Order: sequence, then structure tokens, then C-alpha cells
Amino acid sequence: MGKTLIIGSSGQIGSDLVGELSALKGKDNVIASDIREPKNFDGTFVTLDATNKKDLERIIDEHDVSEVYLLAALLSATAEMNPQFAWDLNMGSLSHVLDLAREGKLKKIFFPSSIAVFGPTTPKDNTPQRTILEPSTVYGITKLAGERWAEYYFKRYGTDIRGIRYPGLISYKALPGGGTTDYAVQIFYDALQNKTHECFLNKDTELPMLYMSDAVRGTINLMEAPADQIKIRSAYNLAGFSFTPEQIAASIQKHIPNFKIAYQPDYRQAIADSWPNSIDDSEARKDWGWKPKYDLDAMVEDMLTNLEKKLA
Ligand code: AKB
Repeated sequence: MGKTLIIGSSGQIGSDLVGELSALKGKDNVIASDIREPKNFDGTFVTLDATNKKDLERIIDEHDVSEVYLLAALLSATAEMNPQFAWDLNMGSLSHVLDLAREGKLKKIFFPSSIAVFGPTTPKDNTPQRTILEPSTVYGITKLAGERWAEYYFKRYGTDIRGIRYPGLISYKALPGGGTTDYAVQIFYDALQNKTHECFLNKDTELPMLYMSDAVRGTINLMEAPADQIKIRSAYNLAGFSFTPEQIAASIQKHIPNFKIAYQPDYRQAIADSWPNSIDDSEARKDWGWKPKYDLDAMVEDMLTNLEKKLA
């Protein structure tokens, strides 16, 4: 097996995944890449625009890469500001990686999908793995098309591609990056800096979420599982817990009683309203043993402890 390349290593998932993969595979076997070089990166880093196939191919050859985690993408809220660029980045990068796998240059690919593949016509509660998929955002459309490409390449060319439909992800290492669920990260910065959190969603908008340490553990477990255990080659439903802005605020208030939240819904409310309240992830549990560790209160406690240290 060659080395592992993470495309989009400075983003929300990449910032946590690089360290965990380096611990598992050895620092010398992990290559981090992003469009801009991060400050003080400890490891091998290469600058890469994920839409540039020639550069991608060169890096794969030069570093003897056989496995790719493709994390570069425009998220739901930012994508609505520039739908054509969202399509070009999200689909172009996937298409290049799939092509290189078909040409025999890659052995394994991770593709992040999202709860954004669901839409207003999808059943909202305990949303099943197989259901109506009519996304109304450009981000959701790229993720659904990506899922279909993934399964097609697996069936047609035998490409070993694996994916997860991430819910909202909450982490303290990286700042929010243009998603609709990102209020649930910003709220911690406001709480610790004694600011009122101006929430862009209504108080009762329930969304599925997952703490980053669970998300990264799940991602690596999926990628390291024996191929015959992976029955779904589009992307697995995955979830930790669900909450509303009012509920996360109440959980934070157990630690910071003076914390205040105000509600000013904007265009992101319609995106959130088109997504499920909760997710059925029983297929991931059955096929490769997925089980989250954190619930809402445990996540809030860990976020506050770690972010307080970071902001000190
Ligand atoms: C977003 O809000 O766009 C992402 C997602 C749910 O995929 N966090």
C-alpha cells in the first residue's frame, strides 16, 4: 500500500483527520494538501488546487499515493452564493480522483457526502438510508451526483470508493466553513467570549449533528474495514444526536448561565428546513460496527473545555 493523500487538509474534517491518520499510518505516510499552505504544519504538506488534474496526478506519482480522502468542497451556504463554482469544485475534483483510480493510480478513495442529499420531500424523522432524494441546494445536488458516480465507478470499474453522509459536524480545531449547521460551532465562540449568539436559524429547527472525534473515528473505521463488509458504495447515513438551537443553548447555559441567544433567521433557514431532523444510521452500525460516543451534553462539555484552552 502506498501513501495517503488528504485533499482539503486545512478544512473542518481535514484539520482533525490528518493527526489521526498520521497516528495510525505513521507521519511519513500521510500527505496533506490544500489550496493554501497552513502556518506551522507538522508533516508533509503540498499546495494543490483540487480542480487541477495534472497537479493532482503529479503529486500522486511523486509521493507514491494509493489512497485519497477527498475533502475539498464548497459547503451548503457558501455554495448558494456561487452555484457554478460549487458544481465545478465539488464535481470536478471527484471526477479527477475517480479517473485516476480507473487508470490504476489509486487503490482506495474516501468521498464525503452529506445529509444535504435529502430534500423537502424526504421523510424528516429517522430518515432511512434509502428514501426520496430530491435535494434543493446546489451543494446537495453535487453530493447526490457524487454518490451516484461513486456507486457507478464501483460497479463498472471495481473502484474501492467509500462514503459517509455527514450530518452537521462540530469541532474546536477548525473554524466554521460556510455550512448551514455551522451555527452550532460559532455558538461556542460567542458563549466563551461573553457575546450573545445571533442565530441564523429559528429556535426550534432540529438538525442531525455529530462530534468531530466520532466523525473522524467513523471515517477511519469505514476506510479500514475489509472491502466485503462495505455493502453501500454511494454513502452511509451517519448520526450522533439531534438538537435545536434552543436545546444547544440550554446545554451551554448549564456551564455558562449568563449565555444569551437571539434568533434572526436568514436564507439558511430554508436550507435547514429542507433537511431531516434525525437520521437512521443502522446500516453503518450493521455493516462496519459504527457507534457514536458523544451525546449533546458530553459534546458541549468537551467543546467548552477544549475551546477555552484554545482561546486562552
Ligand atoms: C453544511 O451545513 O453545509 C454541512 C453539511 C451538513 O454537509 N455541515
